Amino acid sequence: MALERTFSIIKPDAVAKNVIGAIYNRFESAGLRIVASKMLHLSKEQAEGFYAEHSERPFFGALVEFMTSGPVMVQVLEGENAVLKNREIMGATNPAEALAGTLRADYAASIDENACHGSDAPESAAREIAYFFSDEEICPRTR
Ligand code: RTP
Ligand code: MG
Repeated sequence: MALERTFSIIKPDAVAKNVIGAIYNRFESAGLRIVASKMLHLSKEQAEGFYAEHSERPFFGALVEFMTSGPVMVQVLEGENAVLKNREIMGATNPAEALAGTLRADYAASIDENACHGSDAPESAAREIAYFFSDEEICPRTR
């Protein structure tokens, strides 16, 4: 299978828990490569734009407030089947339903503060990567 890219966020709760490295280790151990990465403190406008598809949902205000409550790490992950693989590493949206050993089972406190984001399809991955990274900021493997 060809290499695929996905977009990932380590959300403010997980950054506050000081588990950026632990989460990066999960990605790398699963064969995903970090090809772009940066720390950001999202503005309200950035968070609203990123989650625009949820703008009519009842949890939208709380989601934007949470996502702007502290710094996040945003990254591009590359590997075989990266979109699905990252979703498996993360576990279910609600940590109460997440399988043991997934990021959300281990690091998330609730469905509202659930440690990480991962694109849900290759199309959303492309859109989300472009939302946060220019082409020059992505450094694919050369050796
Ligand atoms: P994400 O986009 O953050 O990776 O999460 P996801 O695909 O697993 O879930 P999604 O349906 O896209 O929802 C985005 C985020 O909104 C919050 N949410 N809260 N209270 C609720 O019922 C509810 N549902 C979703 C979660 O923080 C979720 O990650
Ligand atoms: Mg989603």
